[in-house]
Amino acid sequence: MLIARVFPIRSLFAPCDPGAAPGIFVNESLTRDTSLGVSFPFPPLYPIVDEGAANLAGHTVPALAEAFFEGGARLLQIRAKLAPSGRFVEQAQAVATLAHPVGALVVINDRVDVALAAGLRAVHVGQDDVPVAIVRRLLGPEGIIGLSTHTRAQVDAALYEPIDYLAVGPIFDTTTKDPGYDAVGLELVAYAASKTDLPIVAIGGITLDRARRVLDAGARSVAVIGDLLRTGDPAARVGEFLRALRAT
Ligand code: TZP
Ligand code: MG
Repeated sequence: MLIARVFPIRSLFAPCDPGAAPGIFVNESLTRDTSLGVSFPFPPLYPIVDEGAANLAGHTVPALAEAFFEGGARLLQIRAKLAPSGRFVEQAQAVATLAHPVGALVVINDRVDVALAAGLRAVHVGQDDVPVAIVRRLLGPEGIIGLSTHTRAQVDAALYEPIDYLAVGPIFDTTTKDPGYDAVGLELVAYAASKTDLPIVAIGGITLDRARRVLDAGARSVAVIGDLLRTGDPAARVGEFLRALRAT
């Protein structure tokens, strides 16, 4: 049974005013909340530009983001666990500038302060990060918030939070991050999808070969770091994912 949400349901990508510029962008007034509505459905691929993984593969953060956009990504997260705040803000601004012309949504991992400093209003938090209620207060009602969950109890609790999407993982074993949790498998995706109409984002060890199965289990989107770097051509890899995931 679906659990009713205790706050007004807002679509992550609610249709926006057709006259308004799509997406959310840097270097524009922080009061441009109405531009947060992006006029496309939640994309099936959610690439993560992880600074450490990107650098190891020979990419800067903006260069990798640009490749992802070139491949067709329209939703992207920047994750920079070790970056000093100033560098993280610069990267976020650079990526937001690249996102603007293609109307992509840029989400900042963990750091609501970095998002605000860069003029962005989309943040992804984990269980130990700034609490969702506080992130919501800082981003405002039009902000976009994703929350990571790793257990059924966390999924259940997340349904009462003012979030826009629910992330579940690690689905499979991954070497990109030590998530501190065992792989949860597709079962938790199915569980989450049975409980809510929020978009479910699955993460952790997802490869091109596995991605279709993950959507079939109930995820709206797959978040990927490692597999997008594996072939040396991240733009082409994004294209491969999107073709595979859009095929019926
Ligand atoms: N959260 C749970 S697993 C993970 C994160 C950030 C890493 C995902 O990376 P990959 O390379 O797609 O397995
Ligand atoms: Mg986090």
